[in-house]
Amino acid sequence: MAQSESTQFDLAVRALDGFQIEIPSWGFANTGTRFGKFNQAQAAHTIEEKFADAAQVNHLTGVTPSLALHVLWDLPNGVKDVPEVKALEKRFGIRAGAINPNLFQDQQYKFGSLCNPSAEIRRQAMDHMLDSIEIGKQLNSRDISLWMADGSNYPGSQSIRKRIAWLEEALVACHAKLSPAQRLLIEYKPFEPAFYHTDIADWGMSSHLARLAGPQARVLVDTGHHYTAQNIEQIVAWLLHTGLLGGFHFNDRRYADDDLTLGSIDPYQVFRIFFELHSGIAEGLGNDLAFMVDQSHNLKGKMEAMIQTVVTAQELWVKAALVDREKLAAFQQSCDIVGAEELYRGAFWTDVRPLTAAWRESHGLQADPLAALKASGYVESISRERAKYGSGVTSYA
Ligand code: LRH
Ligand code: MN
Repeated sequence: MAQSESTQFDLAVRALDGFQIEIPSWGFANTGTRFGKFNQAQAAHTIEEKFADAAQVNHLTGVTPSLALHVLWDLPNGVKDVPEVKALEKRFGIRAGAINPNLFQDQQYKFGSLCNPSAEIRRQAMDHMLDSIEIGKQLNSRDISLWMADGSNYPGSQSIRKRIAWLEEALVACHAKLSPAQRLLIEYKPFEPAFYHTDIADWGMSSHLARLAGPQARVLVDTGHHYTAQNIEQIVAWLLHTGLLGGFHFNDRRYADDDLTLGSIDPYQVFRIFFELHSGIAEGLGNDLAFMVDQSHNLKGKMEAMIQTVVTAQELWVKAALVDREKLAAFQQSCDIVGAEELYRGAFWTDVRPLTAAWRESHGLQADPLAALKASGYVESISRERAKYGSGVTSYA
C-alpha cells in the first residue's frame, strides 16, 4: 500500500526541518578552467560581496546559514582579517563556516606542501595550517577542511612512503593544536592537479590519516573526487560504520572533478548517498555531519546556480527520507530484490516539489526560491554595482 499523503508530508517536514547546507564563498566568484574564465557581471570580488550573496541565498532558501571560507582567497591577511569577517557575520547574519587552508597555489608548493621533500617548505605549509586553525578558533568555526593538491606527475619522481610519513607527522601536529570544539576534515581526491600519484587519493588513505591524527579528525567526501566506476554510497556506508565520516562537498560530474551543480548529471547518485545517511542517522550514526556545496559556476549564473543547488539538495534529501526503511529491511531480509528496488526507487520517482514548496511557505519563505530570485532583481542590482570591476578578473576565486 503506497505511503499516505500525510505520512509523506510528516516525513518531508521532519527531513527539511533538520536540513542545512553550507555554501562556498568561491561559488560566487569568477572561476574557470585552465582553458579560460568567463567573467560574470554579478560575480563577487570581495569577502563583503560573498557574504551579501550568501545572505541572499539564505534569505530565499532558509537553509544556508553559514559560508565556507578559503583562507588565502577570503582572509589574505590571515588572522588580521578576522575582525572584518566577524563584522560581516553580524551585518549579514551569516556565520563563517568551514575554514579551508590554501596549500596549493603558492610557488613553493610545486612539489607539495605538507608532503614536500623540503623540510623548510613543509614548515611553511605547517605555519599556514596553524594560522588556519587559529582563524577557526577566533571565528568559533568548527571545521578545518583540508584538501591538498600534493602528489607527483611521473613514476619514480617522488618517494610515496616518505611523503606518507611527513604527512602523518604534520596531521598529528595539527590535531594537537585543535581546540576541543574543532575538527579536522581530511578530503581525498584521486587525481588533478597531480596526474601520477596524489598523496591523499582515496577514502582508505584519508581514514588512516584521520585515525592516526586523533579523535577530532574525520574524512570529508567530495562527491566529485571518485572514479566514475566507484560506488560512493558504499564508501559512505563504510565511513558511517567506522565512525570516520565528517562531511561532504556536494557537486556533480560526468567525467572527473567537474564541479557541476548538484543533481545536474546524476541525481540518483545523490539520492543513494542521502539514503545511506538517513538510515545511518536513524541508527545514531553520522550526527554532526557537515553538508557543504563545493562547485565552481563557470557558465551558469552564480546566484541562480547556488539557489538551484540548494533547492535540488532539499528535494533529494526529502526523496531519500520517503523510503520506508522498515518495509525495505523486510524485502532485504527476504531477498525480494524487485520488491526492495520498487520501494527504494519509488521514493526517488516521487515528485516532492509540492512538499518542499509547502515547507517553505510554512516557514514564511517563497515557495519557489529561483522564481523569487528572478522577481527580486537581486542579480541585476549586484551586476550594476559590480560593473566597477570591469572585465578584469581579480584572482582564481
Ligand atoms: C579540490 C576541492 C577542494 C577545494 C577546492 C575549491 O578539488 O574540491 O575542496 O579546496 O576544490
Ligand atoms: Mn572539495
